[in-house]
Amino acid sequence: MYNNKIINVFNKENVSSPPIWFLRQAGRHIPEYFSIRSQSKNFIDFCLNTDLIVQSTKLPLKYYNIDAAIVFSDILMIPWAMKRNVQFVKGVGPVMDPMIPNETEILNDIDIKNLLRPLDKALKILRSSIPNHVSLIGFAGAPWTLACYMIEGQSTKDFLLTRKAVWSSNNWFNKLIDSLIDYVVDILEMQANAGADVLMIFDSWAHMIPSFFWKDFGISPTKKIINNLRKRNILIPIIGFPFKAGSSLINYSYESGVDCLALDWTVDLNWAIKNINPNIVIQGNLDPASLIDNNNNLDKSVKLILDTMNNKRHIFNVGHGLTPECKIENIKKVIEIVKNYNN
Ligand code: 1CP
Repeated sequence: MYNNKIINVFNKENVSSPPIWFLRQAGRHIPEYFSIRSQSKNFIDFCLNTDLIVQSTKLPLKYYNIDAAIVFSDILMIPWAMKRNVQFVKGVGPVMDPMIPNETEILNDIDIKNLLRPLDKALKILRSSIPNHVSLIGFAGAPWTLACYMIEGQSTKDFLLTRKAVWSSNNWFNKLIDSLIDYVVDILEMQANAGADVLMIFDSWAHMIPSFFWKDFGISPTKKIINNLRKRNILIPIIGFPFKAGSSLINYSYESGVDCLALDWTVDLNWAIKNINPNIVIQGNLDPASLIDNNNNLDKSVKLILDTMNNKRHIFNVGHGLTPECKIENIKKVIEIVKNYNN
């Protein structure tokens, strides 16, 4: 493992200013991204092309003085490997064959590491070619969020089919979650062994989990994933991102086993300091929408985050992915403010 600013924060070492990186930093807000993407015939092929993964992961490092690179891939590569016919349709987003209740035979015997070998290769190349002071982040989707896409077949407003499946007494939903836990563990283990310094688990639809089932589907799958990784001797830090989980963030922070909690942009950091497990690192949580237009409050809002988190273990980030409209100059300004803090 490399010694860098993010790792220093996890190791409780002093850092002058917090490390900084951005969710979705490799994507569509950088014009060059489109020329890289155009070299493959579709998004899945892009995510299976080692050379293009390496290029797009490194792209933000050309523009920004940031402390991490997140490997270019997608959480939906697991449903793709599970043969759900995943496609990224322009103007619609990801679509796939919706799962039919009780259809569980498709879940078995998938050699996910083999199917995602280009990702493994890319991480190995990346770790030996990006600077030592930059952390390499591997990731996966949380089982709940993957199940949401697999059951609905696409993104929907309120994930009613998934919530119906949870309330039904059939156990196929549990079987699906259990298979997803296994595949997420495999894929995270692969990324750690290939050179990732940190792992992140995205639970983008955590706010759809009925509170009655929060422990079962919001906490327990992540806890099992982390326990299994630790058993396989994967000891690197793990960031959890239960998006917009509100009051449920509290027990997630104590019980899931994550080393860092990533916060969405709605969370008041003073609330977080009072309520979140003080033994874990906080990541976040600037609103990515603040990076779109000219913004007279940008300086103030970044400094407020820095002042609030001063002397706490903190990784500066946005509270959800950068959107295509985010401006490179605004992102550069944020990095400058963060890097100059306390100097
Ligand atoms: O910096 C990076 O871009 C890193 C690579 C990365 C990551 C971490 C991509 C590339 N996707 C993800 C994670 C991801 N994918 C999440 C979790 C984070 C989040 O909540 O945003 C989710 C929910 C997805 C699913 C997905 N893939 C969506 C969202 C659809 C929805 O339901 O709203 C979309 C649009 C994609 C495609 C995709 N993945 C990544 C990129 C750059 C893109 C855009 C593709 C393009 O048009 O070029």
